[in-house]
Amino acid sequence: MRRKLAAGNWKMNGTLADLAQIEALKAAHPDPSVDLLLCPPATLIHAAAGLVRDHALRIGGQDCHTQAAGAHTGDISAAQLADAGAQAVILGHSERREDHEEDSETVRAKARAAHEAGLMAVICVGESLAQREALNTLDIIGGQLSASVPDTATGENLVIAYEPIWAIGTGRIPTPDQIGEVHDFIRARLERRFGAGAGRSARLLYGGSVKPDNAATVFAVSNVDGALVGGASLTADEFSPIIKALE
Ligand code: G2H
Repeated sequence: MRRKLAAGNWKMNGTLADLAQIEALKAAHPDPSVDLLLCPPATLIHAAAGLVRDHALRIGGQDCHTQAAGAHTGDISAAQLADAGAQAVILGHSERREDHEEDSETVRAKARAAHEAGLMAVICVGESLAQREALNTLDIIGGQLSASVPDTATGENLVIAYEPIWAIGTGRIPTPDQIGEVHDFIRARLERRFGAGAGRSARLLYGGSVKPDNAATVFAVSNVDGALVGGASLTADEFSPIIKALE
């Protein structure tokens, strides 16, 4: 039985003042029955981790370098994220794949580095609208999956987030059938590669315009173990009802 996971991705939003949202989340969910992960910008990770020492909420990063240390100005390693208090990292988000030309091989190297640093890797995959309309969705997802997930993956340190690019921040969301088709496909691929253990234990999140009013519909879909939430994770007022829909 996989434990549900509600993950928040603050993207490039948030300053120290927004740490109040973490206190509000803790107060709204003193003893959560699902796993909670919040990924603020790197500048807030250490402070955020300090706030959740007495709570089940976990803190994660939004990217890491493939190397543990070295001459890479502006980059942050998985070991540094862990040192700051992170326990997970989002990798291969479509915004990074696009803004920083990250390919799946780079994502796989980052995920391996994350695993070596003891972090859970939340690896994102997703098709563009043009790819969906060309009926290439499963080919694209299959290719991203096999190239982005390293052999170091286990049921505990691997989470896959299915994020159709056309649904990110747009308010558009796939139908339950569309989400289910992709999640069932991802589950089958993971089971084929990693066997019944890790293949069945890795959690699959849906991401892309998850809001309080559509969360329950998304969570009812087969092989959806939770959500990766962007805009609606920025305030406890919006994130909390999504968490409650998962509990
Ligand atoms: C998709 C998601 C979080 P949003 O990127 O990763 O963002 O919920 O704002 O679409």
